[in-house]
Amino acid sequence: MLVFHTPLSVLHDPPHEILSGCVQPYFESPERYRRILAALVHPGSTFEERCLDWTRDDVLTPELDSAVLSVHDGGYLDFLASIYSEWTAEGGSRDAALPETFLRADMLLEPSDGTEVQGSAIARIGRHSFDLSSPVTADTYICALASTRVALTALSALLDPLSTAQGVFALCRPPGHHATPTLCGGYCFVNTAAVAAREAQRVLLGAGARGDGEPKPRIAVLDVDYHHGNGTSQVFYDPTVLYVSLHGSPDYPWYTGAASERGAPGTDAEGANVNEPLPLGTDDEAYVEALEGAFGRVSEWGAEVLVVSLGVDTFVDDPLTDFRLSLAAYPRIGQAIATVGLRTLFVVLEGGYALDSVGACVRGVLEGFER
Ligand code: SP5
Ligand code: ZN
Repeated sequence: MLVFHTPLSVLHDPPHEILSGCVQPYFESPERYRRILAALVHPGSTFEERCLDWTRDDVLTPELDSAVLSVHDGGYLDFLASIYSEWTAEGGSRDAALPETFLRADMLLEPSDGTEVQGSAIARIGRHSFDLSSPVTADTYICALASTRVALTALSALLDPLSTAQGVFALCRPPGHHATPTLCGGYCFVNTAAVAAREAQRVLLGAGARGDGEPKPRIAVLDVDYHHGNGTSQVFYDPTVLYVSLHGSPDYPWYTGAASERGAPGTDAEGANVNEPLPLGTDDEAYVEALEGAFGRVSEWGAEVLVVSLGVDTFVDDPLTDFRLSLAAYPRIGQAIATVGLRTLFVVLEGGYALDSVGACVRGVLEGFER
């Protein structure tokens, strides 16, 4: 399997976050990228490395811009691009920008979208964040864009008509599945998997002989990260992309991920969102069973491309989560995903914070998939 990555993925490196009421070292560290890369790319490995040796300037292309704008609001992207310099100019910590207050609908006396606070960096970041785990540094935006471009590069290799690959892996950080069109949170800034799914639609639409009246290509996103991908779910409350998530419940992000969230009620989108909340303590057997149970929906959907949001924070020793998956579960997960038998498959990295095992977990999924 081809493994796409860029060294620019280490650029986003804030020193800390605020978790469980305490200042803690940043769990979503550049070391995750290094450990996973080392587990996949070494002499004798069956994985083939595609190192994208971009400069910062290479990353910013008009194509990437329009792909990212298919998911995120322009105002939010402007915020990501400019907040750090506004924040430091205002006297904020040089480490990173982090909110003080959040714009909440039930706090307002008059309706507001927060635009009246444009001039104030600390107010702007509260408008565009939903937790205290997504500090914005000078390099956050370029790193998140590079991550997204890695995924799009992997996708185009996969969709290349000359390619016979059934799967490709985009090793990218920061992760993306918590990022909404206008909010960062949960270590996520740009929703990589959502952008890749939209791009897959666009490419397949161009490639096929579909007329105007014909339906858009169908894409499915399968999210196996421990957490509910609230961002992806929100982006695809939409009839053309199926979003299926298995996640620990009750747990972060707390307010989304219920089985009752099925896609905008009363529209074609109803049923386009499938949540499988699983109890804390879920083990290998229960997880694989739930995963296989979710595939029926993916097949019915008639997807042409499956985007997998691959988080391995389901591992028993993960410091942030409460499932009990052993190392042996990961090849089973990969093998199970391969049985969906879609023409194509595409995997993009989300969470996984147990540094000593994160590489083995990811390698397990990819090897299981290829088996
Ligand atoms: C991409 C991703 O996996 N983001 C996850 C962000 C989770 N942030 C909140 C973590 C709360 C950890 N609570 C510690 C409890 C340990 N049992
Ligand atoms: Zn996660």
